[in-house]
Amino acid sequence: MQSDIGLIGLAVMGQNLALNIADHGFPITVYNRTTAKTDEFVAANRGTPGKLTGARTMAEFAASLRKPRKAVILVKAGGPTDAVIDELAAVFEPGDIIIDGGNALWTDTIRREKALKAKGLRFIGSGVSGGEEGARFGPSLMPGGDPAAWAELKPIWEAVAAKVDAATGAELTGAKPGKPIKGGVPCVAHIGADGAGHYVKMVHNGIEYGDMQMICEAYDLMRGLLGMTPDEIGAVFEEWNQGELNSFLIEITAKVLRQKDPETGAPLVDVILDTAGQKGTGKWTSANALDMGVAAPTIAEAVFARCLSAIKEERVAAAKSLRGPKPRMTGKVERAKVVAMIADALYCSKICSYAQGFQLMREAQKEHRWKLNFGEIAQIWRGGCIIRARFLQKITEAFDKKPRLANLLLDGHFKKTMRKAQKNWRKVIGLAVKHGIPVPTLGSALAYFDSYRTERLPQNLLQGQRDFFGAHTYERTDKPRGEFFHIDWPHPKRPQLKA
Ligand code: NBP
Repeated sequence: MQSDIGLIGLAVMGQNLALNIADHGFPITVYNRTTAKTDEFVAANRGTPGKLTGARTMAEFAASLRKPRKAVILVKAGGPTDAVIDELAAVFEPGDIIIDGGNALWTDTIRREKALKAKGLRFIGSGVSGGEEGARFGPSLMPGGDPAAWAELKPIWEAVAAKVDAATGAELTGAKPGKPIKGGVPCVAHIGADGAGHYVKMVHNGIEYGDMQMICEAYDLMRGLLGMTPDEIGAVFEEWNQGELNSFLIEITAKVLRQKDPETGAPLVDVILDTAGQKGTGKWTSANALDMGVAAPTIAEAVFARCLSAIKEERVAAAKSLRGPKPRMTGKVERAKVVAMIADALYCSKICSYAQGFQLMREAQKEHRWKLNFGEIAQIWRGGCIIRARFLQKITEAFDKKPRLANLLLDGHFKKTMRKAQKNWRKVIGLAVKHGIPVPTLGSALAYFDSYRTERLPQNLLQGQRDFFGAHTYERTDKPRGEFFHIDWPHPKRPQLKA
């Protein structure tokens, strides 16, 4: 019997996605560069509802697939993906479909789609989010590429994706090996042409960087201002997870804060070194924002925060010589009140960070002529992925009501939230500044909000400066846009050089 689909790359993601596909009854062939891994994997997973077959060569792999063939690649982005595509292209036939489920840079996906099209092969770049657990029991999937190829992949991708409740948008959970979720709305949609899926996955990751850093700042404020223990802060996050801040990241933050170090019994967070790593998708999002001239400061600050965390030795030395105020609040402090203020600051900042992500996608779709459905994108992020959160439903509703909404901040629900919560947000930023606690993302989100709602920014002065030193010209408030002016500024006389 031939398989419905093949999968290449049997590391964490590949193994779990292959089992998810087989659990849904689709016969699947797997291939890995190191054959021993293929053999072990197939031997350890006999009896799945869809038959699992191992292939030892690419030719064997291709021969085992039903035509038009479909193969998912789950290997490292960049060179390894190109190498596997080349191997596949050598054994596939025109009309066959290659699906890259790795974290590819979207411009690579555009390039690959074009090159494969010239060979008659069809290519789909599909974002896959949710890590190991998501791949196994339901990831959020963001495929982009040829619509006819998508139609071929759709039944499998819809079956394996995470599912949410049609009415509430809440994720359906409880899948077990051999017992996948039945019913619900799948967290997958065709995002657009060529690199659209990988672009949206990149923005998802940028937003994830922002979310994680904002949560860290909220934790740091509770620690610094209020002297709360990790256990106490964990309890706050548990409570927040019951309300509008409900999300996967808030839920796991509570668990991380409650975890004790198996060796010392101390809170594990106190033992973990404060230097963060990164794989690059946050950097890609920020670099793309700069390239397109779209403001995404909160996402960029989250990347810079990791960069600053990484220079640990330098910070340790600087801490000895650069003095600032004491972090702890003094006098009569109402802890519950300050904690509630921090929750408001976190929620408002989160809204601004997502607003920036959606602004990015809006601009990118113009550049690449994609037609992105923002309500649907928020919907497919409701389940399976790392940024899954209750408030995404509000984003879906906002874009469903007004698909061309200029900025999330202008939606009725979010406007109301900002009106209600911004007083506390400002107080928190004030406290952070007064007590010297760094809040790069919470603070930059507030600056974004204030800049966005300001009719006249100080860039009139900036344009004057530019015209002064470089004759860059300026537009006038009393003349139509697009008319440019320049005056002869009174430049200071330069001393004449003697001949
Ligand atoms: P890796 O990115 O670590 O890829 C390693 C796998 O690729 C190994 O099984 C390796 O085989 C295989 N491989 C093959 Br086949 N050909 C290769 C080649 N020419 N060069 C290098 N390796 C080759 O696996 P992963 O962590 O499962 O991630 C897969 C993709 O999914 C990545 O693009 C990743 O960014 C993305 N992703 C990961 C996560 C996550 O949570 N980990 C989440 C979302 C997306 P071998 O056994 O012979 O070394």
